[in-house]
Amino acid sequence: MKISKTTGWAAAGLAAALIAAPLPASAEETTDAATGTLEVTRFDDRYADGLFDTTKTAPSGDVDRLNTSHAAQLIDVNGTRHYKSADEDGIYRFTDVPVGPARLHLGYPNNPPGEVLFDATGATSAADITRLATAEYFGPQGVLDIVIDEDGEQRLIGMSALRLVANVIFSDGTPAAGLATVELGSGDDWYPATEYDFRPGTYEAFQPSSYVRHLPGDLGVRVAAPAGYRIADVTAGDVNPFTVTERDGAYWFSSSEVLNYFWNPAFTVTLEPIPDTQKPQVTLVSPTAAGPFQALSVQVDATDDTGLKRIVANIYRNGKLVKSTQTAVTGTSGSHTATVTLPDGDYTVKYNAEDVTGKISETRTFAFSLDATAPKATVKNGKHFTVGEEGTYDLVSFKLSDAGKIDKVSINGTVKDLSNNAWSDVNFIKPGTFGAVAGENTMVVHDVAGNTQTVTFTLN
Ligand SMILES: [Ca+2]
Ligand SMILES: [Ca+2]
Ligand SMILES: [Ca+2]
Ligand SMILES: [Ca+2]
Repeated sequence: MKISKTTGWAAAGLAAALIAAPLPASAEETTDAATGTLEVTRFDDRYADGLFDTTKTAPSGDVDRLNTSHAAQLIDVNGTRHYKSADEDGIYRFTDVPVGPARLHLGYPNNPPGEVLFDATGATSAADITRLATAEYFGPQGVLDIVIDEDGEQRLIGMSALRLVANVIFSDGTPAAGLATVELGSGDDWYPATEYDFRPGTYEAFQPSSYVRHLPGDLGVRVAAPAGYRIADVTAGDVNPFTVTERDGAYWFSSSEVLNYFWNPAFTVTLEPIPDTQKPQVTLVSPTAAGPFQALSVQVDATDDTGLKRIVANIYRNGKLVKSTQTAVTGTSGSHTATVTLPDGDYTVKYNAEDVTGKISETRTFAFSLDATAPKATVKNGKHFTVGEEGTYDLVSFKLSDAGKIDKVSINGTVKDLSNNAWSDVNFIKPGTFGAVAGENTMVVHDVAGNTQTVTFTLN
């Protein structure tokens, strides 16, 4: 239907061009500018279906009605302002308008506007209507751009004042306050809704100094359920219940069910907990090696299908619990970290997670050892190894030992790596070897866990 109409206009324009072309040019005709007419029908969409149809009755008993209360204005291609009241039959008629682009202005009853104006020209359903932009012109007015031609133009403009709210509740009836995403939809638009601070769980879309007024047609709601919840049910109504349908993750009713075109219908969205079916899953992020460590830095991450309650990491020695650590967590993923200091020795960490329904993950185990004791360094005796005494030497050798294994030494910052063993040594130190110098020397012995022992000596 729309396509044939568009083709019709195009054909008419083409015919006009063909007829106009052969006309001989004359001074008189070039100054006689072409004009056209514009007829505007304005209605209150009291049966809120976006169409002007007085045979349909809203639940309030009201029917669509012509609106002739406000003058209409047209700014023509030359910037001339045409100001019209409705004729006896309720139509606004602009005549002798120069052909070309023009802008129609229609006033709102209120300032700021508590209504929406829409172009319903040629519409066969509310899906065909479009919202008029609002501009300031002697107060806020709906504006519509029109190209005036010699054949005449007609427009059908409707007005609505529909509001829309969403009441979001949990299945136990408590309001779902503070939700991040509630959106209300009309026309082709979604409007982010904000919560009334005096009424938790009730959300409406606002524009500066006013509510968003919605186009008639399908009115929708979209809610992002919080973690662990899903939408159980969506109803809508005012003094009467409406039929709600789900489509594309949103819920809709037809505005034709609304009591009247200035009413404030409401969705009620009920959220319920998502049934929990899975145990949590745990991952040991740290440690990733057996150590030894000076202290244990443990990190256990967990996930769950609906929600976690806590993550636990317990430390055992010889099968006995020596330290318990845990973190209370919420949401479908979480992390537990702890730093544990215990006597030197071999340990295991056992870790798991519990979800909000009491399901416990598989318990996993990881073995590690702790070493917080500095290594030992003693001067080796025997002329072959050491010449001198009391910290002053011509030549010196050290025996090194650590239960958690010696890693390396550094002399005056020069590192000499050693194979990691409980017993080790560094022999025949004299000026020029391993970074040693004549005079004061500093040797730092490192164990695998990172503990250090510092030894100072003088070389002749
Ligand atoms: Ca209607
Ligand atoms: Ca679970
Ligand atoms: Ca050690
Ligand atoms: Ca080493």
